[in-house]
Amino acid sequence: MSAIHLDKQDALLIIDMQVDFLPGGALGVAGGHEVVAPINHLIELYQAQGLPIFASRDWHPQDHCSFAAQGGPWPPHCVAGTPGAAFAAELALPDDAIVISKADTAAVDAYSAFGGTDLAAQLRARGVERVTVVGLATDYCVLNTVTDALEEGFDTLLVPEAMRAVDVNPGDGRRALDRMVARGAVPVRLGEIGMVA
Ligand code: VGL
Ligand code: ZN
Repeated sequence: MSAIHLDKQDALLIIDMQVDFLPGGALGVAGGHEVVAPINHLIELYQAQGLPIFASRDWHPQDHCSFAAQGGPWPPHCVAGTPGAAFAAELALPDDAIVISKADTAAVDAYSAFGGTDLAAQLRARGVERVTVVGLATDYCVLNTVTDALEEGFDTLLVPEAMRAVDVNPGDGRRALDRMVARGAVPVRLGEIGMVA
């Protein structure tokens, strides 16, 4: 097991840890609640080193194009301002976490936290060169965020223990992980992260 040394170019990127994506939510991801504790552990590590922590959220209007009533693939979920769109209650987001709201216009969906947001500019403004991506869901928003992060030139670490998949088709999460790694993302175990450079 090789240690990952965090340095001042690192940032944590927490994807869509929202009530509607937890079991019992409008679009509940199996095991979604299990990633809260590992993510809280990472939050502590990154915060202790003064590293920026970003949290994206799906922030849809009521008539969003991804909803079934509009011809989309999903039940209504993460409607902006509703309890289902809130961050998971147990998620220990620091007060200075940078919240990135996405897919907030009716006509456009965005699985990626980079899609239609200023995330790339915000990362660059802070001198970030490497992101650690965790959250929900592996096969949608995590996959698309990681693909964009790599295309934007950020080194990208993945913590599979701290993500879960929707798995509409069995194996989607596994395949998404394989695709991210094939594109250059580096999977690491939770216990490998945290040493100061
Ligand atoms: C997501 C489906 C629909 C996600 C968002 O956060 O992965 N999945 N909207
Ligand atoms: Zn959505």
